[in-house]
This record gives sequence, structure tokens and C-alpha cells, in this order.
Amino acid sequence: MTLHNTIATLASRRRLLAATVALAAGTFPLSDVKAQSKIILRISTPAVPDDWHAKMWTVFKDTLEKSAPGEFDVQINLNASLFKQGTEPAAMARGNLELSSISAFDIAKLVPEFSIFTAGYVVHDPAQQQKIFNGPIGTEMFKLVSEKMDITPLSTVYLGTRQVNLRDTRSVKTPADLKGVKLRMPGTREWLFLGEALGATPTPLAFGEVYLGLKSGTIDGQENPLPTVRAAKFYEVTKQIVLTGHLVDGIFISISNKALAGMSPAQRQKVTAAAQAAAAYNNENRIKEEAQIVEFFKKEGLQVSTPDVEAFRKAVQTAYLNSDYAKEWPKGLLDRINATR
Ligand code: KDO
Repeated sequence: MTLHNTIATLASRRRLLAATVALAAGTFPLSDVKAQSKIILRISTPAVPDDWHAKMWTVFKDTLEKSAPGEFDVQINLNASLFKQGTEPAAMARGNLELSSISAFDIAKLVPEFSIFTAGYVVHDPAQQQKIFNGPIGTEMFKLVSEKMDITPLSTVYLGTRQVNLRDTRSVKTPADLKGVKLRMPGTREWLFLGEALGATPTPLAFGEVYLGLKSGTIDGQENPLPTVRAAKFYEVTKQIVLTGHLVDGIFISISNKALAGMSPAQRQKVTAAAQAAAAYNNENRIKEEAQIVEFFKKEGLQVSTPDVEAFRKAVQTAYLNSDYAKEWPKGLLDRINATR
């Protein structure tokens, strides 16, 4: 080996050594390691970007980034792009998903006691809903959810009050007037029961397919809270809203128990606080929007009609009280709900 070659070899070894030292101490790989050590929180929801319960996840992410900078990697997936509507609880129990906003209907499948919150005309308004779930009833019911589903509800999100929304106009005063109407419902037994109790012919369809179903006429109508009718643009393909107000609907920001187990107590507390901030943001904005939204639909040319709500209430309550669902409701729970004001 010539002297020149020896020097070149030494220089290249030195560069190698320097690179190794940089790697060990260093800049690039260290940031990688840091990113990997962040706790990943994958979120999946069918919500459309314009809806409050989609936007609330950004509030969750920002709140957590402020309270626990660099500790979490929050990944928001809207439009059911990660998991199909209704499959989130199973994904969470398997450890494939950390967070979602799940409905009373999702919960009732595995926790039959919870079906009381799928029944029409049980909860009266959003304020009562918050009192129910932030009080002793919520504590008891969420404990059941955690035990039976391996997920923990962290906050209660007011999804809105569900109303009937039809493709063509018709006179609707009582449930009898919905006879034969193919009313789209999400595709589970509990949802279909609600559609039937309203007097319609319930037709199962995933949320993401409702717009086209209305446009093409495979369904005659759907029911959802009015802010969702606006955000998902159902008003473009329907002509009437019937203010049945049949369900003061709630969804629950929930986390998998596996994810909770991987956190320190301080991190758990921060995640819970972020979930509560997200729900508060949604609830405030949704309630405000609901108070003035009818005007929007009228301007869009929709007919907004008020049925005989008492007739709907009576029919729906009778259907539930005579059903097998009611047999699963904990004794005295309905009275306790009614006494929560
Ligand atoms: C729907 O499919 O009608 C529904 O309103 C049911 C809710 O439980 C919830 O899944 C909601 O869709 C989605 O978040 C989309 O808004």
C-alpha cells in the first residue's frame, strides 16, 4: 500500500468513525427514535370533514399537543377511511385502533343495558344528556362498557336531535303516514328497530352511501341531526324535513383499554381532558347551529314540517316498552333518567 493510499484509507475510516459517533449521539437518528417513542393515537370516524364531530378531533389533537408536547402522534381519519362505520369498537378491542366516537347503538350490541339510550324520546335535550352521562348513571354505564368491550368512554358528544328527511314531499302527521317509506337507517338491528318504531320501512345503508341512495331513489329518506344533513349535503337531494325530534343522539369519545394501559397516569389525564375539550367544542357549536338551521333549509327550498310529535312519542315509546330491549334495562334506570334534569 502506498503512503497516499494509507492516508486515504485512514481518512475514510475517520469519516466512518465520525458518522458512527454522530449516529450514536446524534441528530438524524435521534429524531427518528423520538418520533417512534411517541404514543400513536389512531382515530377513525365516519364523520364528514364539515361536521362538528369531525372538527372536534382537531381540537383534541391541538389540546393534547399543548398539554403534552411531543408525547403523542394523533392521526385523524375521517369519512370511515380507516374503519367502516360500526366496526370501530371491534378494531379497538383488537388493538388496531386507539380512539373513535362510538354510538349508543354500537355499545348496545355488546352491552344490552345500554339500549335504553337507543330508544326514541327517552333523553329530552342536550343539557339532560350531559347530566346523565357526567353523573352517577354515566359512571355505572361506562364501567359496564369498559368491562364488556375493553374500551373506555372519555366524554359525551351531542350528535344532535335526529329528524326525518325525505326525498319527496308528503303529509306526515303520525307514524301511519310513514307507512311504506323506505327510510335509511345504519345497518344494525337496534337502528332498524328505531326506524320501524317510527312507522317506516327501515332500509340499512352505511352513512357514506346515503347521498347516492337519496339521489338515485333506492331509499325514500333518511334520518339524522340537521347539522349533519347540512354537512353531508343531503339537502341537495331531498325536499322535506319532518321535525320528529325522535332521538337526542349522543356519541362517546372512547379509547381502547390497551392504549390506556400504555400511558402514564398523567398522560391518561391529559388525553381525557383533551377528549372533554373536543366534546365541549362540538356541543357548543352544534347547539348553536341547531338553533338557527331551519332557516338554512327553507332558503334551500326544502319544506320543513312539524308533525304530531305526541303521536310519534306515544308510538315509539310503546314499541320500546313492549320490546325485548326494555327487558335488559336495569331496574329503575328509566325513572332515574327521567328524574335527571
Ligand atoms: C348515521 O349513520 O346516520 C349516523 O348519524 C350514526 C351515528 O352513530 C354516527 O355514526 C354518524 O352517522 C357518523 O358519525 C356520521 O355523521
